[in-house]
Amino acid sequence: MKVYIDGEFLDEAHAKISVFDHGLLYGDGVFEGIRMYHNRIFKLREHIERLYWSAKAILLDIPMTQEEMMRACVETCRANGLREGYIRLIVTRGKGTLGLDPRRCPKPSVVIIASTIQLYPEKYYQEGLTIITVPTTRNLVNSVNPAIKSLNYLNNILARIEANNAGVEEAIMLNSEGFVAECTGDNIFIIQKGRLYTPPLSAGALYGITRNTVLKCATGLGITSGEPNLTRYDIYNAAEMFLTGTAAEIVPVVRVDGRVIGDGRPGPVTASLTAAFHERTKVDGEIIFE
Ligand code: PXG
Repeated sequence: MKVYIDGEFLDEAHAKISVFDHGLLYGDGVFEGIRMYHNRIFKLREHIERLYWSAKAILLDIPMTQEEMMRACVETCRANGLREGYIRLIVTRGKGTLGLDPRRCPKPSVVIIASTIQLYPEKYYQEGLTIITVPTTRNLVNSVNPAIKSLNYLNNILARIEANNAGVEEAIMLNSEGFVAECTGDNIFIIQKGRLYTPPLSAGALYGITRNTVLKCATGLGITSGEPNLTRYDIYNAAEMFLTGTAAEIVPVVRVDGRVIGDGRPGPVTASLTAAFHERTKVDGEIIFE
């Protein structure tokens, strides 16, 4: 495997970052997870735009233009002969000295890994997930804002540990007011009376690119959608529920905190949105091999 680091392609064994990089020392940096489908990097422009927004929010100046970053992603896929798979793009504060002041880091590090991805087991897509609400609340918008896709994922990892301890695959995180925010690596959707609902971004969720795509697919299918604050009551009484994320794609949920969602099976609206989503992956995104 060839890994892009600061403009060079390095063999996996030599693809290394300094232990003095503040990405490692302090989680000071931002990242993206991007998918390739059918020889295209799906929604690459949107992912790169979000990366630069995350960087701006933490006052990190990425030493490349967005166009250059998009080209570097395409080149990394080409260097690895990949038409399908997953890109992990990381921009750290860079190498510095001990001490958390980011001014000690003169140059950000840019790393692009293009590889394959392990899907959730197929069973979850067929049968739906069982999940729980966990005690760890989502970050406050005035601490590490959940809109920032930062390298500091401990808030979500704590929630994931709580899910693991309960023997389930995902966790619903509420915000400090008790409204539904998101899962640890996915946005949340419910369907009730034929309408699609997802929490507003202000509830404390990542501006999910799959979330956006699903909202657009809903419009295309004539399904009305809304972004009201949601409570656990709304979740428990939903007819259908699913999660969205680049890694997970669209995964149905059939049980939450012991309550069966709808009839306990993935529903028809989820199925039609999933089909529409997979159609988009054939036509959206930058072509890898001309
Ligand atoms: N919320 C959070 C906290 C995320 O990290 C999403 C929602 C979904 O956003 P997108 O834009 O992907 O639809 C994410 C994204 C991984 C992995 O390796 C996680 C994500 C994406 C890709 C890979 O666990 N989470």
